[in-house]
Amino acid sequence: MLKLQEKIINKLIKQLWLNYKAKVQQVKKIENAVRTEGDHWSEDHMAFRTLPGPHCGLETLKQVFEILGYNQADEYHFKDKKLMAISMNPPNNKEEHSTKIPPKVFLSVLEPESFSQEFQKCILKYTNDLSESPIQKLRNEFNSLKTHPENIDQFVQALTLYLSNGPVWRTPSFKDYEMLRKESEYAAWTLVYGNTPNHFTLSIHLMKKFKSLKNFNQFIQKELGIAMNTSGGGLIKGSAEVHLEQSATLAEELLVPFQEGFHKIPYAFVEFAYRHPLIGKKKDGIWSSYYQGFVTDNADKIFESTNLRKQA
Ligand code: OOG
Ligand code: NI
Repeated sequence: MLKLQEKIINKLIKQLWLNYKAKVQQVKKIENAVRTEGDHWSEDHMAFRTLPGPHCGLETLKQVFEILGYNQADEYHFKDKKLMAISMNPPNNKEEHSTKIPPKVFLSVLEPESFSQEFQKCILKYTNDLSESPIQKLRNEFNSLKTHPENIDQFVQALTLYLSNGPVWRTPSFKDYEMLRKESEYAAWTLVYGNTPNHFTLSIHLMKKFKSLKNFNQFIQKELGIAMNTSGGGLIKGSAEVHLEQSATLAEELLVPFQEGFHKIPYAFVEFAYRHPLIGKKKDGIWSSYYQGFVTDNADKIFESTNLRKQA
């Protein structure tokens, strides 16, 4: 069972990664540059966002990953942005080297209760459209793989479509996008892009050449000329004291279809994480030696990588 789940996870992550790389130019640029430097490329986590609803909310996304053996690790609350998130860990043996363990997932959802009536109605207009959850079918398909393992690629394809094909609700109207954005950048982004990784995160603490996150950020800005997230006043969110330092690029725009036609909207970015060893542990690369949680104050600023940029 664990073997089957691990196989599916590895294939799924690869497909999600390829789709993300095909759509976001800076991903190729960063990956090529790191590989040219001869350094380790290892993904720490990927993140998804959703709107609440009986067939599309956090619970639905969580259950998809539970089928694959992922387990919820923690819960985080963002009062000002009015959203919450959970992190999930893969089923693998955590005493292995981090590069052998698939990325964690960070799933978040909007909590619309304290937004305006107009805003809440708009969210419901989209999420109430869905009449069925994908979970039962995915679970049945997964169970049938035990007797029909030859169907694994078909199952991975279904998962890949569900997790990278954008919103599960109908094509949004641009008017609704603009209305939601007045109250929440997160809601507006999620209405447009829905189910798709909004970032993958590269593990900087596992690299050989780049000794610190500051060092890596300089490489991204100066060598590659890629713009970075400065929310909170600096590039680095967090510190060694909280065992996690993070930075991120600014999301690249994509031309996306609305009911009224196409518009350019920020899509996805790349995050960089430097995890520090837990007290009493060494920097030995073993997954369990490092702090593997998230930090609410850091995450709060990382969310802003997809904000619509003010025109200069
Ligand atoms: C998630 C932002 C938080 C982290 O690593 O703390 C995050 C998002 O933008 O959806 O990724
Ligand atoms: Ni992240």
